[in-house]
Amino acid sequence: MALTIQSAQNIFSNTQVPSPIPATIALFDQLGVDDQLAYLWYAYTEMGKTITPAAPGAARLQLAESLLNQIKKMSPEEQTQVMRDLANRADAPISRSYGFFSVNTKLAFWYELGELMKQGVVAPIPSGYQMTPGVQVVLDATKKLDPGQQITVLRNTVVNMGFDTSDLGPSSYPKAVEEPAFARTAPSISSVKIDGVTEPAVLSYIEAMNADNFDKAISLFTPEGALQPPFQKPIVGHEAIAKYMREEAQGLNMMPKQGICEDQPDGSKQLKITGVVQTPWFGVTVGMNIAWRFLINPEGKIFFVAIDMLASPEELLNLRRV
Ligand code: 45D
Repeated sequence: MALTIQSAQNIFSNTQVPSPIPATIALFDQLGVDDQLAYLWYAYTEMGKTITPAAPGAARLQLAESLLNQIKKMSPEEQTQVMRDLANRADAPISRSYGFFSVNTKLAFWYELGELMKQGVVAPIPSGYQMTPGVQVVLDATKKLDPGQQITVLRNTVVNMGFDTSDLGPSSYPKAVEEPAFARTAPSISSVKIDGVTEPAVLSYIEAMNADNFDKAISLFTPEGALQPPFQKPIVGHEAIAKYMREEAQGLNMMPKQGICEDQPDGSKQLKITGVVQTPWFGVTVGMNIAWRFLINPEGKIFFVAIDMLASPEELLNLRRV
């Protein structure tokens, strides 16, 4: 029987436990725009008491510089309007330019805005803003998340801001810019050991990703292979996966710990592996508990891999099939 992405998505589906991350994002989505901005500011400053992102490199900030310079010159009211436009995904000039940014450039843009707010150069919260009870509900939900889940919620809100440029024709695209590299903060992990797993494609995948060797990682996939990031649809084919990895998988430290491997009658294998991933934004201070679910074809190539954020650390040990 031919492997399909749809059936691959369902491997180990019984071990999937609903994540509190989308539940928190759903609460956030119900807030009005000023409440969203206020929630984000409180959540970001509250989080900043224990963990703060690393400053983005100069090359990354340069990509956001022109927008930041425009904002610096504005009145506080105009600055607030820019932030409302971003949160509303309005078709306004800055919101549109932001919409073309890569995920990490969007994060760098907000990092720098946050610094400018601390310096008093940019207005933090709409003046005269009165907090509504809804904001407190989302803040309380956020406090119950672990740090890895909290930064995922923040990242998601940042990614979703700005005008949705995906429907615009290619003629409106700005010139493609090279994605700046992340400096690795921790020594890259060279030899991979996963309790219960010896599958070469999986071990090579982790090794390649820990060295940002995306060409090597891609070569382990079948041509029609797919990668499904947390809370996203599968990304299909070498070219699309490579573009995604260059934009979003740089500098990650992947530390798989344990897994199970099940041989299928057709010669394919299904593996579930759990462990911890660190993002270069927070380095060793924040670990994200995740699972990889791999479908390896009979020729030993990766047909499908899903990356799932775990609902709780207990899920690290949830490797049973039934
Ligand atoms: O004033 O095997 C706000 C893949 C607004 C690849 C702000 C992976 C208000 C394959 C925005 C709040 C990548 C899928 C200010 C594995 C305001 C693979 C500023 C998994 C100032 C394992 C906010 C990787 C700021 C994973 C500056 C799971 C917020 C990666 C900054 C996960 C937030 C990475 C940052 C995550 C969040 C990174 C920097 C979750 C970074 C999060």
